[in-house]
Amino acid sequence: MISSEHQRTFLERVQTRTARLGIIGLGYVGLPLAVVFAEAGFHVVGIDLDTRKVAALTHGESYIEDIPTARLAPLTHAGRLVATSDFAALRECDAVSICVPTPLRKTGDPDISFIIAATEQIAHYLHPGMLVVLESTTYPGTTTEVILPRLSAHEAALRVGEDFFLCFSPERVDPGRTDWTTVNTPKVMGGVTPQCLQAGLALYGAALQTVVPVSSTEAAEMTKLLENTFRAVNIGMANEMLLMCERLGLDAWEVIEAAATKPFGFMKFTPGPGLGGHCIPIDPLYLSWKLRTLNYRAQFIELASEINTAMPRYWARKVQDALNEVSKAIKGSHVLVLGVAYKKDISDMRESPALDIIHLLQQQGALVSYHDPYVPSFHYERIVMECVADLDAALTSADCVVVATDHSAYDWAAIGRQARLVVDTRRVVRKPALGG
Ligand code: SAJ
Repeated sequence: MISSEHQRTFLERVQTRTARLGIIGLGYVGLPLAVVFAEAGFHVVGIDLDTRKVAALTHGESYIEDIPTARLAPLTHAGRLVATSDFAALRECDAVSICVPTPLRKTGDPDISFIIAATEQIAHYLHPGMLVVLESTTYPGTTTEVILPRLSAHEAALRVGEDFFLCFSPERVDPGRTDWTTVNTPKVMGGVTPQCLQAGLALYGAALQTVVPVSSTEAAEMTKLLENTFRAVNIGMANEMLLMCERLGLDAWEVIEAAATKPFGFMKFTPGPGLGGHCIPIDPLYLSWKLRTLNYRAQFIELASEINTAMPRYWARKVQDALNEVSKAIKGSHVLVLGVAYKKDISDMRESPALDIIHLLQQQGALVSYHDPYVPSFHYERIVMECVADLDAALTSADCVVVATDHSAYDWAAIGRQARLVVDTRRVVRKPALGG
């Protein structure tokens, strides 16, 4: 492969750990990435518009559960990792990774405005020998159709693959996980040109254990969407299994647990309150949106989304039915929701289906309170809900308890004994009994 002078210089700076790395977006993806590169010996500058994040990092304090302050502080105190809101810091950077959110618009279309804003800042400071890596999950084509033209429009007419390098490398952070982390989770990397790929592999390979090259940035973008669409569709199927088992008079969790005893050819997914998080409910819709522009309807994605988004309403109806069984109207009944985070053992509430369940119950006149060991209070529909202070008292006084998030901290057997009525979206209070 012909390498330009700029590429040789870049590779040498990576080799000697003198390369300076910028990370745009210091959230649950960007901050762990910044820490890992700083620990690998690179000088890292984190850039975030949220001055509170910048202030916290400057004081060596972490705000991300996966990165304890004790791990962060030595890096910031040693000046290996610095934080700023000033994009001019990119002028000194040899590489920059974009780790900004990719939400949906109210219309349900992809919102890549954060990617575009970051790209336009990078274009200001783009210089020969610079590597740009997009990590944010997005539809196939974003890197070459949206980022590349904005960088190539640079007044110095820098050439991709010769003067600067452009890659896509999807994040694979599973918040709260400790077995698979940013360092040891294999990282897929695609480059606009072979020289770009080589630059990306060299830099990420210097800090991460495994980097997996693919043939293009589109292949890398699609890899991530396959991973998360796989989850959304299988979770949708698990939820439909619940609906089917109910009509057959079967226990869906028992059937799923039994199927999970198959040591090959099966992967367990379980029904739940719906799809939470900022990835699984959203990423597949980036893919279906892109395919619609190519006149193709991604049927599995649309069907899974339909089933998953209907689950909060299914569970709210279960509460009404359970109260009805004990001759209580839902209106005026006290309902306690256990867990409002979108999944167990974390505090993140983004897209949490528990919020939809609360909203639906309140719409029917229920008096809803919540408990969550990770969420002391939250704003919802212009109201502030506070976590109940006395869980035992709340359990015994509630007309119905809804298990929305199966945090490990709960004593589910005790909850089963104390609660008058339980609607269990996670099937943790009464575990499915295999063998009848
Ligand atoms: N859920 C179910 N049933 C299941 C599994 C999950 O109802 O069988 C629900 C969860 O409660 C949650 C939602 O689906 O509300 C998403 O769950 P998740 O486990 O996929 O969690 P995320 O979104 O935090 O993280 C996922 C990563 N998860 C795993 O690999 C286990 C991974 O897919 C990505 O690295 C990450 O999204 C991302 O950032 O893309």
